[in-house]
Amino acid sequence: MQRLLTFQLYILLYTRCFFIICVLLCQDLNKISAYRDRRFPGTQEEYEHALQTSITVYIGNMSFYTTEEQLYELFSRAGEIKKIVMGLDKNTKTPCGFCFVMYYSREDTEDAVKFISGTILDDRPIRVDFDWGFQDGRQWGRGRSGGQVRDEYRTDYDPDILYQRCGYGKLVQKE
Ligand code: GTA
Repeated sequence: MQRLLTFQLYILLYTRCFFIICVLLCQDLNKISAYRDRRFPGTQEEYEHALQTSITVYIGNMSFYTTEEQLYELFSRAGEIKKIVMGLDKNTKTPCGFCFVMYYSREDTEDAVKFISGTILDDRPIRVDFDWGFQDGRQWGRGRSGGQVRDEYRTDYDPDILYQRCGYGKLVQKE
């Protein structure tokens, strides 16, 4: 009898654990973006709400040579664009591989993420991500050397020297 009770208890525990893991996994899959801006001035709920309602997208893994005209050409396929802000190296003031695109409607914003992310632009697969909203100052790379943080940690070799990502990340090179 006691064995049966212990067995039932184990089954109950396992089912509960399984249920909790499923809920956690679903929450993760439902996340609208894997990125969290450390400088967002609000709670996690406010951040998620901003991502779900904003009309701004962030574009990453861009070539340093992609122009605003090319971005207008590509991103207006999802809808009318309000504004594009190029991401710049805070020291050299030159493009450093990212930008923000602002639309007029949420539907167009969602279409940009759905249909343009992964497109090859200037030989690079660009990444389109929901963004909480552009504010002055966000156009600058936050890396120690002026560019994007992730380029400084790059451990893979970027063969496209033309794109001036300097092969391995700058911090990795110094090690
Ligand atoms: N919506 O995916 C994004 C995104 N990214 C990558 C940058 N921005 C993004 N916005 C959206 N989605 O306005 C925005 C930023 C900012 C502008 C430039 O682009 O909100 P950044 O890329 O230079 O700096 O931003 P960011 O985003 O603050 O850096 P990241 O990649 O999140 O890194 C945060 C910290 O993690 C760093 O301080 C560093 O200590 C550490 N880190 C990052 N990568 C590594 C790594 N590979 N190894 C170890 N540590 C790392």
